[in-house]
Amino acid sequence: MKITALEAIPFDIRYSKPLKFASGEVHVAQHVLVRVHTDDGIVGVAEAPPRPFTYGETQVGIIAVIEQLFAPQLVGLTLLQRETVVTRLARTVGNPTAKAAVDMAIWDALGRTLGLPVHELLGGFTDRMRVSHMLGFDEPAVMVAEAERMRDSYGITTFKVKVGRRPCSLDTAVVRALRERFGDAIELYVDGNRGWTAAESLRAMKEMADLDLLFAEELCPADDVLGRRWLVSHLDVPFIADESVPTPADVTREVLGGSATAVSIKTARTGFTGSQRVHHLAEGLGLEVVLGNQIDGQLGTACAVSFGAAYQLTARRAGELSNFLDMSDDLLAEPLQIRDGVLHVPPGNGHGVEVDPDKLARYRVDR
Ligand code: MUC
Ligand code: MG
Repeated sequence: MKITALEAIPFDIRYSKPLKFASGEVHVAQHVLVRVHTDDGIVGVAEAPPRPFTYGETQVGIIAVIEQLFAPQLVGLTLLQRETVVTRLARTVGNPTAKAAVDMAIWDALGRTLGLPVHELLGGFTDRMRVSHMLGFDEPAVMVAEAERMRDSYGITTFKVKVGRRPCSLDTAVVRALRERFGDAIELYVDGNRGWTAAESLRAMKEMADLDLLFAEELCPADDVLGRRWLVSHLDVPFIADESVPTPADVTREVLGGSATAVSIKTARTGFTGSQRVHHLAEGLGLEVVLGNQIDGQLGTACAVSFGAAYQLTARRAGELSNFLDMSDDLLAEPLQIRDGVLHVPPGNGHGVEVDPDKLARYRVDR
């Protein structure tokens, strides 16, 4: 079970439908495939999605930090020394998706070595999750049509609507159009990616007071400390902290400071080991939890559903597991399938998925 090598392989796959939101746009998935090799000949895999506008990471930077800083510190440890791995990775600040991918590739290698699925090793609560789809910025009619397509093709009935544009009416009109089109047959919540001020956020939430929203996520920046506390104290729905909580300590700060009342768990940024810590903290504090999406590809989504299905708290709500549908292609040998609004954990050991070597050869950009 000894780690012998780490690989970080860049690959680029275009989105057939780019995602636009208040803090950026994604047209090409410029991700990094991480592979962990062991002396038993096992290879564990995971995917790091750089989000420069969210965490300051880039594809080139992720490769550099894995090859130059992480690999030399991890080679020689065993797959069972995950706490030592986390401690060594924590010597480097930031770089959440690079750390998360290394952690999840190690869990995949462990599952493959033991002949067990990771979701069972983690918690084994269930083997599936309901799916929530994220709708990026567009005109109301286009976003309603997209929601119809997601419902008709995949049975999805929970939608996270990207908001944070000015004037706020651009976004409130979309949420109203969705509610008018679908009535109470869908669940709706909004994510501002820090686009509004606290005052704009409250005005928009009041405008949408009759639209039965489940949550509001990261509507204004967490650095507007008093403004955000004021906003959260005036809302009557849970306020989800997402990019403001890349670590468990950040969750503690935001929640105890009154700046959040719920948390988005993203395996793309806290891996499995860190996500366990965030999950347990949220459970102890009595917080609502949503399994979030870092605009993951299918490998990242397989990791997310493995974690989300492992615990009652994460499996209770629909998880954001469908943005890979907007990509023109992917790396997996067997594509993930969403049916009747549900994604099952892929059957098999580790994450239960295999990277197709031909697809990797086609999309890798280091050769
Ligand atoms: C989300 O929930 O915010 C968009 C930006 C990011 O960092 O993650 C995505 C989705
Ligand atoms: Mg978010």
